[in-house]
Amino acid sequence: MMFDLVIKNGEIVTAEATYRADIGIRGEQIAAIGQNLTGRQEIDATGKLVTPGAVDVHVHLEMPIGNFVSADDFFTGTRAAAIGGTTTIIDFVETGPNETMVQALAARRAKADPKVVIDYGLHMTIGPDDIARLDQVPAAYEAGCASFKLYMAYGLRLRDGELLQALEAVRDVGGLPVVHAENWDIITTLIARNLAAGRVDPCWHPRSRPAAMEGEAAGRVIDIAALVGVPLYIFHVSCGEVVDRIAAARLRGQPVYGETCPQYLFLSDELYDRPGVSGAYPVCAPPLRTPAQQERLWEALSRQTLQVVSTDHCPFTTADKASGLGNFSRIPGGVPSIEMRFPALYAYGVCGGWFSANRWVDMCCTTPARLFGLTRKGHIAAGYDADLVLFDPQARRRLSAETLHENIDWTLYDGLEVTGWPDTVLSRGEVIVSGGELTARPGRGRFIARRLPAG
Ligand code: DUC
Ligand code: ZN
Repeated sequence: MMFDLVIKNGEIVTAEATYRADIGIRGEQIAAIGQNLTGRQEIDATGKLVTPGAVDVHVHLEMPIGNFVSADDFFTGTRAAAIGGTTTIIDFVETGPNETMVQALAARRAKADPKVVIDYGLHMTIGPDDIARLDQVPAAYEAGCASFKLYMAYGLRLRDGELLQALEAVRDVGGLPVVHAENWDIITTLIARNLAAGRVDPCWHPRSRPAAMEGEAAGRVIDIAALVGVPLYIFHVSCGEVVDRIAAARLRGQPVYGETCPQYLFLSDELYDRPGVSGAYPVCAPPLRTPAQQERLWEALSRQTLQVVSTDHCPFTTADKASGLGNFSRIPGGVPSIEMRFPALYAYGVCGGWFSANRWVDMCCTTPARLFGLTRKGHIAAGYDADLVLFDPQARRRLSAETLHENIDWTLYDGLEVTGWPDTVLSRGEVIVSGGELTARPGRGRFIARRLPAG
């Protein structure tokens, strides 16, 4: 039987198993896995690991925040993602004044569709103004936003009663709430106190956002979700205080999931002491924590208390970051890692002895796809989209702003050595990265309307 394309002789790595076989692709999907398959086109993957395309469920491309817009647009951001082995992302929609959720979704799609090189989904944000129009949640769900973002910080912050109502509305449609958990009252009080005392430098950013209060906020929303009876996914866990809350909830049988991001695994808070704009680059929320906290996160991934690694990719230009020097609270928050996530987790997670290659695939591909209703992504089996990474475990890269493909002139990972890098990346059967370079055209990616399995 002749396939359109066969990936030959690779070592297939899924969340469950590692084995040598060929992958036969017909059209956009995996049609068969077996020995000695033949295709009209064949790619030799000898010496490569063949993994599912990675899934990053937390990115902010061309995201407006106040007077700023994040620096990667839907083209440059998805290009960098693809080169790093990520073939599906989930970004966000926010409603504007007098705009319905479905209208906001259409507007966001109009921005993304002509530019994306990989497939994407969108989380619908429920802000304070949306509480009066929660009757729109079913339409947003029907339109493909199966997950809903709730903020406990920033201008979009929901108070506890609003959180309750939003969680009920998401529960009623069978959606998944995703939460930014920090205690905004404490943060705004500490920021005001520090600024009033002349403590304006970036090193006061982490001191205004204590880990204990991230833990408190996570614990609070976990308790509200238990009361409502809805699953919960906690974004960007930066500290052991949140890990402990998630572990305790899961032990009680509550469906609570947590992700962390490369910045919390690889970087720590002494970066805020760097002079000038260098100290502003790492400003993100939650902030970078201590090396001891990093260790807690690696441990949590290895024990499966945290289930996913995503990025919260949200870079700002040097000029944008510099504009907040003199008042750390005005530095736009967000850092890049969309390209390095998947290979860096292999280099330091797998090769570093924290977890197996199967767990690496699980936390970067399979579990995020499953939790977020990406039913054809994140796994290698017949019937799944042929989203595949031919990963060269011997390739070495020294990360720098010049070698990464993100649309900024800085990276916090400058000089980080990684062993293992994607050589070839396929999305729905099309080679979109070859020899580490993009070969795909903007606009080929598709919006994925997501639903979640009942129960
Ligand atoms: N945190 C950031 O640092 N940036 C974007 C949004 C967020 O929650
Ligand atoms: Zn985010």
